[in-house]
Amino acid sequence: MLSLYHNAASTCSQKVRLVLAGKGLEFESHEIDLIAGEQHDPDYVKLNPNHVVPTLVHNGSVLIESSLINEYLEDAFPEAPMLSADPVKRHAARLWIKRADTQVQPMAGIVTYAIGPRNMILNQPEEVRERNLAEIPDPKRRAERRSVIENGVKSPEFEGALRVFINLLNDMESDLENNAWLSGESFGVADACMLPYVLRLDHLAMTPLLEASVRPNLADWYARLQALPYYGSAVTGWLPEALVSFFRGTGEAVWKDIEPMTR
Ligand SMILES: N[C@@H](CCC(=O)N[C@@H](CS)C(=O)NCC(=O)O)C(=O)O
Repeated sequence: MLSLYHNAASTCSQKVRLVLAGKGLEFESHEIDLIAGEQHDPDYVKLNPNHVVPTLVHNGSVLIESSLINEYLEDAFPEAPMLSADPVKRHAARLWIKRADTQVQPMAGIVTYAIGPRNMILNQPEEVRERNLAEIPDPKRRAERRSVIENGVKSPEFEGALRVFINLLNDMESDLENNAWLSGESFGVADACMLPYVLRLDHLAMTPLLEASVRPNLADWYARLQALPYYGSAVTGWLPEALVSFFRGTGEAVWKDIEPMTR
């Protein structure tokens, strides 16, 4: 029995849902509203002391950290492998995952909140906004969150965070010149890990960065991933159309400020 505590739009939740779907595993869904602050609910914090999603519960064992959850799924459900059998390709896939964990994910919140969610959060009553900020356990993350909510793409953290994403796109473009998938011969854990960051840029109206005329290998990978039979059930099916158009609208509104930073 698998229970997933997750959020429709969260990158880390999407990567776990993609691996669950790739392995054909069903789960009981518990959606956590991150804007409302449900990640800080004391009952949820007992499961995930870092106040973040996702959390997987499998037969009573509580599993946190999205990449480690995916590794656990690979160990516990090896029947439909999502890592190559070739040790060199396994290493290459793990390098992408390490990069996501150490470099990209920490910047994803900055890029995202500076454009989309800040507009929702600024409309919250001040006491709700301040309470949710105060609950973020890591002081650095708390200060960054406040800065991007208050200053949007003009916050000092934004351009550096966006650069981490641009470098990622460039390196994926080079790698995909010689490899069909980041995980080896077929779609696997490294692809599931990186898809949410590419999708996030797309949703935030940075779509010109993903076009075939600019990054053909990346565009082809993205199209093949979106054509997977379970892409809808793992990713888009969870996302309300209103949320996607809200993200796109907020991204379009700041594209003129962002575009010069992408060169
Ligand atoms: N290293 C963690 C990062 C999890 C994480 O940052 N999750 C985000 C959503 S993608 C979250 O829950 N954010 C809530 C918040 O920052 O308040 C993992 O991979 O699971």
